[in-house]
Amino acid sequence: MSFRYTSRGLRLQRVVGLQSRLHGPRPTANTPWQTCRGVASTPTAEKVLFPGALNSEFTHSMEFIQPSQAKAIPTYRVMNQYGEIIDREVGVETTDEEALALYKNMVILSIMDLLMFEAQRQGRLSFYMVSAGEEGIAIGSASALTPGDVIFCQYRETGVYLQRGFTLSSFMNQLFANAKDNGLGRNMPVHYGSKELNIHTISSTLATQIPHAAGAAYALKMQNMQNPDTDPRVAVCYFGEGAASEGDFHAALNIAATRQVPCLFICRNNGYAISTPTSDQYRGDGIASRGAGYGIATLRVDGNDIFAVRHATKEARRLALQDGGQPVLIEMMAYRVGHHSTSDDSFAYRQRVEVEDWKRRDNPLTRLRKWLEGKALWDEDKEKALRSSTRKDVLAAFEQAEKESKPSIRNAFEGVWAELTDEQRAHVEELRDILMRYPKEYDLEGFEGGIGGLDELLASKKK
Ligand SMILES: Cc1ncc(C[n+]2csc(CCOP(=O)(O)OP(=O)(O)O)c2C)c(N)n1
Ligand SMILES: [Mg+2]
Repeated sequence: MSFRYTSRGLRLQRVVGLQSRLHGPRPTANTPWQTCRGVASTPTAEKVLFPGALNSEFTHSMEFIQPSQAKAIPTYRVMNQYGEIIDREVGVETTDEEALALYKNMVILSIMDLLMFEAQRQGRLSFYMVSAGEEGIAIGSASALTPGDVIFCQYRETGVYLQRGFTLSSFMNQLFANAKDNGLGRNMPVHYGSKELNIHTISSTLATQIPHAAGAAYALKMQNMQNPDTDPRVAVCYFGEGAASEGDFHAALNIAATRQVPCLFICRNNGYAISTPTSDQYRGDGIASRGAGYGIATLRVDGNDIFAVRHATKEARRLALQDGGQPVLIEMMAYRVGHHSTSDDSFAYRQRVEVEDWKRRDNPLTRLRKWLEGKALWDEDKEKALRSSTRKDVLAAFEQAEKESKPSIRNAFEGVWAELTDEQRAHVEELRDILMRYPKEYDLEGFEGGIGGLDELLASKKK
């Protein structure tokens, strides 16, 4: 892009070529930022088109913007907490079969969560994180995406994996870090990843996935343009409202907006970042208000209403692909019913009654169940049968994964460099020495190949 003076003042001149095509169609004559004068030229001018604040009108009344006095951004919903549809004209845009499948997946998720939480308490797993209260956000939004869309999760989006076809065995293999785990035991539990399902591996470092998603969306924008005959794809990024306090969130939204990339930013606002309530995290109107600040189309949604979540995600995806691409932010409201993780006791910082209240008042599962029952699609017998068969399936996958051997220890060193560096080789030798000297402390029986894994690695020649 270049600047040029014309008879009409300072004018933004777009350089034609791939670079400008990337940013969508050429702006029309009345696009406000296309033509901007540097100074007000006449005493009667009504606005100054400063390059940095476009189309701002002059005013002689000095009024500070007072966000605390503004009306809060509304929350979109399709179905109320009694399972009744509010806008009958728009309806649920979901077939009965789809609604049943979504409900079943939410039940599977909630049962898996309960069992894994207990397994951690029994010492059979080292760590786990439940999605209680947020099942509708993950499952509903994932159901509105296409398999080609590229997803970046935070960690409380197990439902996204489930909805996209991650199997119970895949979950369990990762949780046990066994030889069948996609990550070969390198990550802590719940840090799932799946190349086949186009979901990047979860990273504990908060908010790093947000700029990654913006970058991936930029790549997708180019691919969508270069391959006009294939279905266009978007990047989808999930994060908590706590992660939105990181600098990465701001950098990512800004670059996504200025580059106009097809990225769906889905914020799960569940009221807490571990023990920090939202009241201590920000003073503005949630995360949605920030989207507007970055010039991003934004919507706040009732996360307990799976139909609203689906509808909003579908529409956001459509918008994200419009005119070559643009980011969209959706703030999904929920309440974190469970503890932050198995390492947390949330009753140290919130009242039990607050949690019980939320459980009783509203929940994505009970809301959809009410709707299904209202249409005679569901009843107590079906519920019991589903719960009992799901329990059996989860436990079978769990027991199988628990029996599997652990990956070869060589995986601790491989996968970063194409071949071992001299320093790594020294580390492998040192580890081998320690393991051989203290066999009682380090039982290698469960690991594929035992100490031999390291021997193989050391024997591998430099390429
Ligand atoms: C960079 C960084 N800082 C701090 C942490 C510790 N930490 C892990 S989860 C978390 C809270 C995140 O809250 P939120 O984004 O709202 O997600 P939620 O747990 O509510 O789903 C914190 C502070 C971290 N993992 N990474
Ligand atoms: Mg949170």
